[in-house]
Amino acid sequence: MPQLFAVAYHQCRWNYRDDEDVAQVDSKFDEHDIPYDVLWLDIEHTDGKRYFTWDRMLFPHPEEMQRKLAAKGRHMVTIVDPHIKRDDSYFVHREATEKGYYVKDANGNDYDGWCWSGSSSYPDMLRPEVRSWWAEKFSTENYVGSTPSLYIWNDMNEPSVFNGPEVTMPRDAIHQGDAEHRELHNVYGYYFHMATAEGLVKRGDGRDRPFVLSRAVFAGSQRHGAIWTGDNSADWDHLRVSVPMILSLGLTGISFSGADVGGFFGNPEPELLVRWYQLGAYYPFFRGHAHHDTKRREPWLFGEKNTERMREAIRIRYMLLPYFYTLFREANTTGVPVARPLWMEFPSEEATFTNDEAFMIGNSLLVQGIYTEHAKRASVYLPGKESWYDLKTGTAYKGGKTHKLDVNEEGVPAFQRAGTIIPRKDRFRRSSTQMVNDPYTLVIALNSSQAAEGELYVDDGRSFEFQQGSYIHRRFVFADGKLTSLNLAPGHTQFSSECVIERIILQGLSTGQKSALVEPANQKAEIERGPLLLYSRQGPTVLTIRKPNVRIADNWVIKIF
Ligand code: NBV
Repeated sequence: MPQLFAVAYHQCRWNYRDDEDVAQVDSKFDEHDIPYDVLWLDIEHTDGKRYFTWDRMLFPHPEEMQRKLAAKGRHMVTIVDPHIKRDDSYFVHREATEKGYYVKDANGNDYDGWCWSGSSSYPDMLRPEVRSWWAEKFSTENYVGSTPSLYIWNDMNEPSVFNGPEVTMPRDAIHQGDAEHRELHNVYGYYFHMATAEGLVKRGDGRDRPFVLSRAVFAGSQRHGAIWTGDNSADWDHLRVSVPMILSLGLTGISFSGADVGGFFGNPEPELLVRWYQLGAYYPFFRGHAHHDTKRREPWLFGEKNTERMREAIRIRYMLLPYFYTLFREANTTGVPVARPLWMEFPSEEATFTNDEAFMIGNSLLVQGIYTEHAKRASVYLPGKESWYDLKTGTAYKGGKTHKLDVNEEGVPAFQRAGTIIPRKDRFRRSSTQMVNDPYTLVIALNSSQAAEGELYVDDGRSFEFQQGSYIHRRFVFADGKLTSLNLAPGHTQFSSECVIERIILQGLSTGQKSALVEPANQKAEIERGPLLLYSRQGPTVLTIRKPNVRIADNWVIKIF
């Protein structure tokens, strides 16, 4: 189960140069009213690619830098790769050598390969003892310059060796128990990820959940953190292929995944970058990233119109955070992925079997990427017998057919399935952390029986206390003109929240109700009719219940009549 911040937007690049650059990028997000949660530092932040160190010329005060971000509820991620520089003055190398923790070559010497840090050796992550030693490196005492708001990125953990056969370790390199690398190559990265995540769990008071992004994966990697799809390119085909890649990962149990938004290699045209943000906002892991040799591409660098489009895409993600977090909980308990192929939700519809350009987020939201330049129209297949509601306009479309839709650069098509309820938070803040106490909006999309259902899962967003039952889990059911909030976690009272629902939007209501009554308080709530008005001026009329102000933690019923 990820922390809430990790489900929000991440800003990365190889590299943010120095602490001034970090401060600049951070303040530009605020200046342009774009929320973000995490700023990332790639390999250049280190002292000569010695992980757990800082280039003190560029980053003289790393703790202060992290504290400034943390003051806005933001986090930092630094990269820690497995190749350890063979330098006697480097503490990690000294210790690993003395303790005999490195993988050996076929002659029994510490294996020496070439990577970012030059001549390097690789801790034998197969050994539990080595993993514990590695984990200790992440304590704030050992990782000098780190603070509790710092999290980790594991790259090159296949492991990559520039001068090795197939750019990895020789097959006859020796691990624990005389096992050869050929037998366990595929799990090296998995154990490295595991040890890093354990390090983050162990540090401090052990309260917070870890966040570690890894490039190498194996079955079970979802227990240790997020993964991304590696070095893609800034071209339309790589945008398109990101979807089947993420869906496949989800089906193997790895829900928390994403592709580099914008494309890692090359410079995306502004239109491609915008489209990537519009799609990436629905990736379970949402991070902008770029290669060293690319031009800067933070969302405000391509003119006001494009800034607005990227801002909107990121804001939609923030708005949907309660829904995403609820889905992460579902993945956590059942393994069902956050991003799903259409056929998972509509297994009896053949038309969905080969469609990997559209996908579902949970069971309620369908997203169609736009994968070509200057697109004016898109064919979108909407499955099932029920209708779908355009996320922004509320326009209803029939299910079970392909719609030829007009598209513009303002967004990619996204629809809420009739019969579902999506919890949102619509007030924009700088980061997800600052939204914690904000009120909710429930968006109800009624089906042909004038009914709908949805869920909301909330916990402290950080700690492991949810494992002891410290959470709120509700099911909202709308039927017979009544919205009921049911407790899916009876007896779990340790986690409390004062959060209320400030707005309930009903789409597809066929009758002309005029009043809303909240029970058990027996209080009337205001009702309004008008268009949806989510980044859109027009659309069919929806009914909005304003300020019902019921708490998410309570049982209640709202009747409309
Ligand atoms: O650490 C540098 C890069 C990183 O930015 C990228 O995301 C990784 O996939 N890293 C690969 C090594 C160099 C790739 C050319």
